Amino acid sequence: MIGVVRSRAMRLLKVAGLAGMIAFVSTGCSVYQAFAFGWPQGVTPQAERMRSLWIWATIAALAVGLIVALLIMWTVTFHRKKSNEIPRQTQYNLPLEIIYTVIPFVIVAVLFYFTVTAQNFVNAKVDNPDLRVRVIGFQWNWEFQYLQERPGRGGVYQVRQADDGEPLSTIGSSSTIPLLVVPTNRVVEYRIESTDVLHSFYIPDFLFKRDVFPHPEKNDTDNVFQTTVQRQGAFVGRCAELCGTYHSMMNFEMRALPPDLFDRYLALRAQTNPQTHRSYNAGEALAQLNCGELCAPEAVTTSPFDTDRTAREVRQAQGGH
Ligand SMILES: [Cu+2]
Repeated sequence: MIGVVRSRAMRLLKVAGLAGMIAFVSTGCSVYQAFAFGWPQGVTPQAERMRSLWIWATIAALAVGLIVALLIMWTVTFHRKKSNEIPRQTQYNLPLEIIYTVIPFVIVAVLFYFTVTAQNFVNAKVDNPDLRVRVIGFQWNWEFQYLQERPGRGGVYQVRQADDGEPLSTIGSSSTIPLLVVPTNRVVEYRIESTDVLHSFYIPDFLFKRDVFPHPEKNDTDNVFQTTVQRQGAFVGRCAELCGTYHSMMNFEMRALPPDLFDRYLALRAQTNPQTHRSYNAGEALAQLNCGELCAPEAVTTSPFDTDRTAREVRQAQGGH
């Protein structure tokens, strides 16, 4: 009898294993991706830290789940009703009750510890970041200003100025995606605020977003964070807080340049473009740097949304998009 039950259990295990393997293989992920359990790879150390928290938390959850599943299978397979006799009763078993209270507590404590340390790492700030950027969200676009400390007044920042007195700022419009150009491998500080409603600063490759409040001080929100982009490239940025009609079109692009190239970019932004007789804007400065795809003068990860409905309809009718 027990032999029959055993072989049935084995068959069940084999079927379950096969089903699991088919599910795993049919997702078409690489082994590396599969072990991240759906979490993509980011481009900042903060993203990497959150990723390892996620991976280990999932492994812990799977281990606990496996133990529980095996215990259930063991019980239903080998402890079926054998006779009408009431089996030995084991309630009020104090050691057992202590064990199953302490074990979940330990699990929660361990998860809590690693979550808090990861969160502290993500929120950590250094006193002297290499670059400060003010990010202003508004319905429905973004402005990025390069800041500097006001001379003689620590902790007070002003917008850097070009040689012609214009502020070093990049503003998006319905025809231009604003480019937020930053250096790689340097600490960049973002000071985010809104001029109207709640927005959310979200760069998917950072695996991080933060709500953008109007009057952050009055709202008592921590509107400053720092990251280091470790990979050069173009990364799309989005508003992740439903903020009105054109919320979904409130996109920007982060362009991470190697430090030496970024220094040249920032220097160019302060200079006057002989063609326009105004200081170089973001696209003009990138075009001037001429470093290939990385210096594309317009966004490559997203495109502007024409808010003019008539123009849009005309283009659609002509077979465009
Ligand atoms: Cu928004």
